[in-house]
Order: sequence, then structure tokens, then C-alpha cells
Amino acid sequence: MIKGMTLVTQVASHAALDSLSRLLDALGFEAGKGWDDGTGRGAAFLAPLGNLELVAGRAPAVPAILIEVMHLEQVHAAVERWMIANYRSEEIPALLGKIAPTHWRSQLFTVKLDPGLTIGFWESENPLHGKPVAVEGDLSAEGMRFGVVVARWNAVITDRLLAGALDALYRSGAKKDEVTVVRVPGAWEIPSAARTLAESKRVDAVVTLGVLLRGETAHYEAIYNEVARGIGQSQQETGVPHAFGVLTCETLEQALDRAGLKAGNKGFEAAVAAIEMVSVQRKLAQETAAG
Ligand code: DLZ
Repeated sequence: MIKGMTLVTQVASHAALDSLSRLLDALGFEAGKGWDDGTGRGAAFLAPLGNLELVAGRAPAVPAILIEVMHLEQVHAAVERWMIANYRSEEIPALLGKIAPTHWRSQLFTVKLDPGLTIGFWESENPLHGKPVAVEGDLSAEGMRFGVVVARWNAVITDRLLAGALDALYRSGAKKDEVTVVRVPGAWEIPSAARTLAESKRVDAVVTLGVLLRGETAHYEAIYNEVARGIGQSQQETGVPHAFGVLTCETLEQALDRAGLKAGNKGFEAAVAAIEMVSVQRKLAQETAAG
């Protein structure tokens, strides 16, 4: 079973390896496992997709290291900024190529990092190139407005869920004044506040956060069912995505684990789901508008 593919390529020198490693690091590549066995060094960089392309009959028209990106202009600008910080300005025009069309319906630019090391960055003109044909949400919250409804009951847990949710929203690009936090007495009150926010059209998505502890909650099932139903109904009837971050736990310890101790932070996860759903909704609306 095929698991992945690694293109192993020799670069001209240790200096070239370090230079390319710094550039890829600056561009946000995830570092893989490097090695140094005394005779040589390796640096690995991970990308979500990989291809091995073999060429016969003539030399390839592109550098051996070819990185596919989205938003090629932004990548070009990022590489230029990195070069300005690392090279003399008069050297840069000869090293950093301009974005140019290729004969295979793409745009490409090259960067010469060393006499023996040129790499290329490219973007297909077909936005679906290399992607499964599916509408998927992005995880950027820029330009999105959120409501976060958080129950005060079991605040030792819900405060942590709230911190996780805000961390996810802000780190994904949401602006502080575009996030409205609403505190309600307990989980029972979450659906009503969520619905008011959703109907206000002040938010693109609602994140709901609460904790129901079975051991301490009389009529646990009845309350839980009603909270879940109310949040779901608000989502369906308003069309505003509602992320479900209401924990249902047997014990406080279990709840703590899910609020940042051993099992992640469900507030963070709910906020990420909300971001993704706003993005999915916007993409679906665009597709519908485009016919
Ligand atoms: C009353 C109650 C109980 C027993 N348990 C919980 C709980 O585990 N988690 C929670 O968020 N809220 C609880 N509440 C409060 C109710 O949700 C509600 O706030 C009150 O009944 C007032 O309507």
C-alpha cells in the first residue's frame, strides 16, 4: 500500500542546504525529521501533497525542486521579503525570477539560492488542480464574525473551553471586536441566546460551550436532549452554523480532560468547526451564484 513519496535530492553544499532550509522554514513548511550521520546531513520538509515526476527525451523545463502553492503572488512577495533580509539588494534581480506563464497552463517563478540550487514555485490556473473535487472549508477566520455562548455553570470547565475557543478564533485571524461572547446561567439557556445571536445577523457562526455532568445533573437526559435539540434547531432554522461545544461527562475529571488537559480542548475544536462551516457556506454560496 502506497503511503507517501519522498524526492531525495542532493544540494551543492552545506551552505545551500542551510539557505534553502531557512527559506522553506520562513514560508511555513513543516519540518520533518532531519539527520546528520557524520558524512552528510539531511533536512526534510513536509507538504500535504507529493508527486514524483519522471521526464524522458529531454531535460525537464523546470527545476528539480518544484513547490506547488496557492496565491503565487503572495508567495513571490514573501520570498522577495526573505531575500531582502538575507541578500544584498543588487543581487536579488538576478536570483529571483518574475512570475511567468508556463506552457502547461500554470504560472511559475524560480529562485536561485546558490550556483547549483534553483527551486521553482508554481500555481496551476485550474484551482482544482491536485485536489479531490470537493467543497472544503478553509481555516482562516479573517473577515468572519462569531458569537460565543458560554454557560456559567461549571465555570471551572467552561472558562477553559472559552479560552480554547477564543484562542482558535484569534489565531485563525478573527478580530477581537468581531467576536461577541455571551455568558448565560447554564446549558439550558444556551439555545435561546444562540438563537438570538443568530437571528440578529451580527454573526456568521455561533460557538456554543457548556458542560453537563451526569452525576450532578437531575434529569440529565432531558436537559441534554433539549439543549442539543435547541442548538440544532436554531442552526437549521436560521441557516447560521452553530458549533456544538457542550460537553456531556460522567465526572468533573472527565470534563477537565476535554477542556485542555488530556483530551484536547473541545472549545478550540468547536471554534475551528465554526470557522470551517462559515467558509463552506461562503463557497457554496459562490458556487450557487456562479450557476
Ligand atoms: C440546574 C443545573 C444542573 C443540575 N446541572 C447543570 C449542569 O451540569 N450544567 C449546566 O450547564 N447547567 C446545569 N444546571 C443549570 C441549568 O442549565 C439552568 O441554568 C437552570 O436550571 C436555570 O434555568
